[in-house]
This record gives sequence, C-alpha cells and structure tokens, in this order.
Amino acid sequence: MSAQSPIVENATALIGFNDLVGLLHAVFVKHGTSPEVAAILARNCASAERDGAHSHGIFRIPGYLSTLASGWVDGKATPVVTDVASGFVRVDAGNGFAQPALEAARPLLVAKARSAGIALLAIHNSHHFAALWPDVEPFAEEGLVALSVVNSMTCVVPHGADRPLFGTNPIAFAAPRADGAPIVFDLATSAIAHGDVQIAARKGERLPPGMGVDSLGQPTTDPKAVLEGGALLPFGGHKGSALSMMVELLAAALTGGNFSFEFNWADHPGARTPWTGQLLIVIDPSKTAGQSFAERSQELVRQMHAAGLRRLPGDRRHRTRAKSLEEGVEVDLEALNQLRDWAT
Ligand code: NDP
Ligand code: PYC
Repeated sequence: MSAQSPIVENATALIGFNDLVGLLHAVFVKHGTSPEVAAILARNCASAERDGAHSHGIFRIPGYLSTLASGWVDGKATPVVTDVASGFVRVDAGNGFAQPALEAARPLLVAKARSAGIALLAIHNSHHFAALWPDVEPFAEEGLVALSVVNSMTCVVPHGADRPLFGTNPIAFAAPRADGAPIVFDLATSAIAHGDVQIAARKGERLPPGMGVDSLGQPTTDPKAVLEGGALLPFGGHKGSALSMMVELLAAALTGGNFSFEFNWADHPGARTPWTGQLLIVIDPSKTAGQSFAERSQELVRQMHAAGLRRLPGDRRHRTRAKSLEEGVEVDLEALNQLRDWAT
C-alpha cells in the first residue's frame, strides 16, 4: 500500500506500516533529528499507532516537534555507552532521546545478561516521550526477561501528600512463553496516563472518578481541570504511590538522571519531553533450574485461562497489530494530512 493513496473511511485512512514509518522518519528529519534518531523514533511511534496505543502514537508528534523547535532536546545526540561493571552498563544519552541510547547499549547489555544471567542498563540525561513496551518486548522475543522503568514530569500527588511531585512513571515487563507472543504489560503508576487525560480533554469527555484533582486539590472528573493547575493521583492509593516512588529511585537516583521535579523547562516554550532517566534489567532465564522458563510461563497462562481469564495484558495490542498489518494502520485522516505537510 502506498503512503500516497490511503483508503478513506469516514475521517480515517489506512496506511501501510512501513509507509507510516517512512512518513514519520521524514517528519523527524525535517524537524531537526539525525536520520539515525529519526529511524528509531519513527518505528517506535508507528508501532504504537499500529498496536492501538494511541496515547503514545501520532498523537505525540506535535509534542516531539515543538520540543525539538524549542531546543530543549538534542535530536542529533550521540549516546555514550560505558561498560561500568560485569552486570552494569551506563549510557549518557547526551540530552537526546532514550530510545537511541537503549539501541546503542543493546548489544553489550544482551551479551552481559547472557554471560552473567542478569544485567542492568542505566540511561541518564535522556528524554522518554513514548510507550515503554517497545523497549522491553524485543528482549522477550529473543528469550530474555526484561523490566524497565522511566520517570516523567511532576504531575502526580504522592498518596497522603498535598501537592504533585512524582511523574506518571510507567513500569513495563516482558517475559517469553512457549506457545505465543511474550507476556508483556506496560502501565503508568498514575491512575491514568497524562496522554489519556489530554485525549479526553480534546474529545470533551469526562474522566472516571478517582483519577485526578483540580487546582484546589479537590477530586474532579474534568480533564481540563486536571491539566490546568490540577494533578493526577497514583493508581491504587498508597500501593501505586510506593511503586511510583520506586520508579523515581530506579530511573533517576540509580541512573544519575533527573527526578521528575528536577528539571525546569520554563525557558523552553513548547518543550514537552521529560528530561529524566530510564532503567532496564535484563535476565537470561536459561539459567533457571528445572523446566524451561518459557514452559513455566506458558503453564501460568494456561492456568489463568482455566481460571476464567479472557484477556491477558498485551492481547488487545496484538489483536490490533494483526489487523493493522493485514489491512493497514488506521489513522485519523486530518492527522495523516498534517504529517504529510510536516514531512515536506
Ligand atoms: P493501560 O491502563 O491502558 O494498560 C496497562 C496495561 O494493562 C497494558 O499492558 C494493557 O494491555 C493491560 N490491560 C489494560 N486493560 C486490561 C484488561 N481489562 N485486562 C487485562 N489487561 C489489561 O495503560 P496506561 O494508561 O497505564 O499507560 C499507557 C501508556 O502510557 C503506556 O504505554 C506507558 O508506557 C505510557 N506512559 C509513558 C510515560 C513516559 O514517561 N514515557 C509516562 C506514563 C505512561 P494492552 O496494551 O494489551 O491493552
Ligand atoms: O502519558 O503520562 C504520560 C506521559 C508522560 C510522558 C510521556 N507520556
């Protein structure tokens, strides 16, 4: 399918995955990234759109572009990888995006995980504006277990506190299984991702109760009240709050990156990307005693289904992915036309 000839259906169009990657690549390069960085961000963003992860797909492009225009992030940064210890790799992303930093460190990280059984990647001086599952899923596809955390920007009130401090701080996990796609989950530790609040505000929808507060700290279901001076709450009260605190410690304190409250983008109007850190832990489960890990994880899934479970985390994404690869990625037509303008 050609990027030039989408099939129009209502206000959406279908575009082939590779065409979408190519279009996004052109947009990124046009707006100041290197071709190498553009290739990584374009695939990441198109993959989110392909899998129906809309809060971190094309919706994010205006934020990427305004950030690049503001000079807040270096779209041409070259990450510097350091072999710190037998199970520890560090990357200075050079005020660039986190995904190219991960890509640069990947071979060393995997080699260490395979030889020692476990290895850690600490990325700092980095910007992460995307979904986290694309960072962990590929490890599970090659038989490894991966866990990643990244901290974002202050907009979440810690449980029991009076004002926002934490970011929306997601946690993503991926593990191989014997008969099927890897088990993957990826969730914000806030009750709702900031991106979904923006989408609700744009569509004029209310939020479910318990997601956020207004500028006076009062519970609200109005997304605009959350965005304009209000804040989000952690999911699950003190439990999500503790996990969000853990993410701050692992993604910032342990990597040398900024806490969610430590950067000030006030002098960069248009900047949207959190300038923080990211941690990945990769485990080689072939070192496990007894039956293979992939067979054990398959058994767990079998038992969950036998217990009545209909939907595993990742099932919805994989269903959407299969449809997108078969029929084309369904994209808002106006957004597609906008991308074409930006690409030229
Ligand atoms: P969701 O609450 O939509 O989903 C969280 C996880 O639960 C997913 O793995 C999802 O699988 C699964 N899931 C959802 N509903 C069900 C269900 N009914 N049964 C079983 N599993 C289910 O995600 P969030 O809103 O918390 O986060 C959205 C995205 O925002 C994430 O990709 C996250 O990485 C990103 N984000 C990025 C930040 C950053 O700083 N870069 C900050 C905060 C969030 P499935 O995907 O298959 O639906
Ligand atoms: O959706 O919460 C979010 C988010 C923050 C940074 C990137 N995405």
